[in-house]
Amino acid sequence: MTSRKTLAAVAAVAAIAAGGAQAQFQERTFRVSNGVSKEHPMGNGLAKMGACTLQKSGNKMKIQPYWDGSLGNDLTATQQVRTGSLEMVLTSTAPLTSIIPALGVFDLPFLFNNEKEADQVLDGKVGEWFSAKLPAVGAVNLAWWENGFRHTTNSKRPITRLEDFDGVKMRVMQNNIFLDTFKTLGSNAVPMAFSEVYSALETKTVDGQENPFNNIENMKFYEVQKYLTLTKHAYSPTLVLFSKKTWDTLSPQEQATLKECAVVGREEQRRVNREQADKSVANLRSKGMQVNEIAPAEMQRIREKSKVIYERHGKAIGEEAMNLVFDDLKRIRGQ
Ligand code: TK8
Repeated sequence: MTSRKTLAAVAAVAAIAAGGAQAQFQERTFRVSNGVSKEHPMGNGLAKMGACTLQKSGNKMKIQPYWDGSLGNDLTATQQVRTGSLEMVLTSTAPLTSIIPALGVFDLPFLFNNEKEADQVLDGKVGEWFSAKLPAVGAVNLAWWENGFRHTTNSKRPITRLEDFDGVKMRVMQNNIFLDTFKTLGSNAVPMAFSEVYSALETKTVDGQENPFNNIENMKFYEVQKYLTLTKHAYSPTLVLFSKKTWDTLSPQEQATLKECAVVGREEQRRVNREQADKSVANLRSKGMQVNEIAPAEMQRIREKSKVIYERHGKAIGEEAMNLVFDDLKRIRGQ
């Protein structure tokens, strides 16, 4: 026969558990800064992530995207995340190498051959090793999303060989490795925040820029760029950074929900990013861009020319980061 006291204790525990589950989620809205506009596949990812957090939190945890760099560019929005004045930012890794030099490994030219390699490195132990560096600078990386493989556009000429880079004033991200890479290829590289690129191209302040297809389309660069060359010269990951100051105020269940839903968002964002990218060449051609590939032998010359970047920046990136990524790639490639 169960004593009244025991029954009362069981009832109390059950009530706490039920109440606890609800109390685990506070009514909150997390703002997330994006440099691109809402039609970009980042929007698809955030829609999925937000639906997931609402469903898991009983409609208490909301994700509120802000677009077109309205809350700042990659670096300035990341600084706000670090101070806790902004909850989240989707940012490329490249502009953050001044904060975490090891991230520079992802800017090395021709590092990844395809998305499969990138996913395996980023979603595995190596990606975790890089993510583990973020809390020390005031951020938590919830997941690795995708900016994508980068191609080159300009308004002067089709780039069909190494020498065609000569003298092209090329906007690059605020990142020493991209700056050095495009200088080494012969262009006059100019670092610039993403939000300034369209007007710089329109006013011919710069002749060209390089970005994944979806960004070229999303930012309508085709309106101010005649030539698109499929260089596929680098793969840019995207960090889903959450402010550690805010993170530390969350319950374990709120934290777990954000991480789980960031992964749900990641699958959708990568899927749409790749689906869109597959259609981009035809779309950009239809918008009037002249698209060209570079002949394999000529591409080899460009790859050879850019190899020096690995030697020149290996020290700044750090031996451990370089070896972790290269060893993982050897494993993935069965080398
Ligand atoms: C968008 C940027 C963009 C990047 C660049 O916030 O700056 O060219 O490719 O995606 O992160």
